[in-house]
Amino acid sequence: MSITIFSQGRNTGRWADALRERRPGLEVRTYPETVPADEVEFALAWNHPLGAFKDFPNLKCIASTGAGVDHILRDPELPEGVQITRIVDEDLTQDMGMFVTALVLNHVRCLHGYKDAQREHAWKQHRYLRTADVVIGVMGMGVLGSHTAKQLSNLGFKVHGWSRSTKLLEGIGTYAGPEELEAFLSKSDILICLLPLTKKTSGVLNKELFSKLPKGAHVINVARGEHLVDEDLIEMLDNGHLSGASLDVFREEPLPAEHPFWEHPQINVTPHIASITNPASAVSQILENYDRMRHGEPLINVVSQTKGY
Ligand code: NDP
Ligand code: OXD
Repeated sequence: MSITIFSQGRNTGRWADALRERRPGLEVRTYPETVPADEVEFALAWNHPLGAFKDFPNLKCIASTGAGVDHILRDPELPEGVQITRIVDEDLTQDMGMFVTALVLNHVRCLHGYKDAQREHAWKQHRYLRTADVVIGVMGMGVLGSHTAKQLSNLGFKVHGWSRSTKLLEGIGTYAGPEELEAFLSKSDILICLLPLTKKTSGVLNKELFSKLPKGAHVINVARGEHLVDEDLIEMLDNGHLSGASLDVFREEPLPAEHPFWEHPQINVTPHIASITNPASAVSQILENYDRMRHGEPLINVVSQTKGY
């Protein structure tokens, strides 16, 4: 029995070390290391080469090393009957909350503007916003969205969230479904996207949606690049409807050097770093699922392949 890692460029060595350290004797292989194809039953995956899984007739579980599974589900040749799991982890959740909070505070206190002023030796005070005067809307009230919403609410911001199903969260207003989206947007001075990427959410951050936000709103996308229609964002910034955007994720990563986001004065770019799974913390749930698979028990953190998350 073994675990095979299918990953293009993210923490492969750290995952292999964490697995071996936590379970001495476990065979850990890294695709395309040659193994008898019928021995591969459990895969650990991040951005695997598309089509790679179809060659393993006994594959039972594909475990994402991240919270998102869009990188797995986009494979048109996924074997049927394989279960897909994702990471739900305290470190990942805390890190996302911290990162988004930093972006929000950076925006309301105009911190990035002072770096530019310092370069010019300019003593320029910007009017800042107080937490109680800012309404934050979180799209996607799952594990990461609801934690982030609570953290921002604890800092004194007015926070509300939008998801597929209705939520009950103390101190946080919630909206659900397409019919309540407009009401949610109309009050969001800062919009945070923490949706999973699915057929329904692809391209959701577009001109029509932005036009329903209050004038001067700031957009934060820490979910996936494909949620955003890039040229719509630039248009709505350039026509003054939006005041700025903080983007951590992009349609193409790394963001190509010639992409207009790099130079846009109202866009802050970060390199998909909001929250990266810590293998040392998340390895136990991978091993738990590996054991469950071997004993024929139900897996944890399984995603719905119909819903896409
Ligand atoms: P969850 O699955 O826990 O939450 C997803 C949320 O989105 C749920 O509240 C769900 O609603 C809602 N949702 C899904 N589809 C729709 C829809 N069509 N309309 C309205 N709401 C919808 O995911 P996580 O919180 O764990 O992660 C969210 C995403 O964050 C990941 O998929 C990943 O893309 C991204 N991510 C980015 C990272 C980074 O470093 N930038 C790091 C980690 C994750 P409901 O509750 O009703 O089901
Ligand atoms: C994730 C990510 O999905 O890092 O975990 O984006």
